[in-house]
Amino acid sequence: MSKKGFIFDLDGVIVDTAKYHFLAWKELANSIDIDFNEEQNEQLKGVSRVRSLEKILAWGNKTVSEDEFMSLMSKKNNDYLEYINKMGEGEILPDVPKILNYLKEKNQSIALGSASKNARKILEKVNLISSFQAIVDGNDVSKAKPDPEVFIIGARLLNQEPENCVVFEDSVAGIQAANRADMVSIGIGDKNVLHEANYVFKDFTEISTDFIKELIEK
Ligand code: B16
Ligand code: MG
Repeated sequence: MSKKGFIFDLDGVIVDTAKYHFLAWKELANSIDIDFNEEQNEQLKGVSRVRSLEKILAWGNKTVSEDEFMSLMSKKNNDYLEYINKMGEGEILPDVPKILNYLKEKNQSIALGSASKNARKILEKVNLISSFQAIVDGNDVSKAKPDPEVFIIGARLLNQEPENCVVFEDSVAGIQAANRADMVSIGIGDKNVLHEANYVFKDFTEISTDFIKELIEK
């Protein structure tokens, strides 16, 4: 059986940390008199921390000094880390271990490709760090998704050609990044939103091991 590279996004694919980002961003936005709702939080999925704060300030028509910007960023991350520190294996999204185990059983290469600078910590908390041969996160990239950099680095670390890689992603920018990298893109979420993906599934419970086998053998 051939060997392929399988690259997983983190938030929205392996765990649902969006709810913790929401709580931490809301508290921060409200502390500087900016309203923040779930719909706006959706628009921050897959977006870097810096860009997220820039967007929130723009929604609130606020400008802040560079120092204040840095202090707001660290306040948000400290709050977010309080939620992350309470995470455990129970927060892994349904059937993710089934697919990871199948890939391992079939001797496939597995990487993480996330925008989060907290990715390693989260994987440690949910006890999945050893499932990944390579981890590319927000600390390793200079260009955010939809730029393909994160996935290209992931492929290189797995010693795989990009066209031999498959990406699981929940954000539109992430699907665009995978497509630009010339990889097979698998959207996890709503097919109307992720229509640029090669395949879309609501979640991993909809993905069969037969489908994964076909991807490996393609
Ligand atoms: P951090 P992903 C992304 O994770 C989140 O979707 C996004 O909401 C967040 O702003 C970004 O990570 C940065 O996270 O503040 O922890 O560095 O979907 O790329 O795994
Ligand atoms: Mg995501």
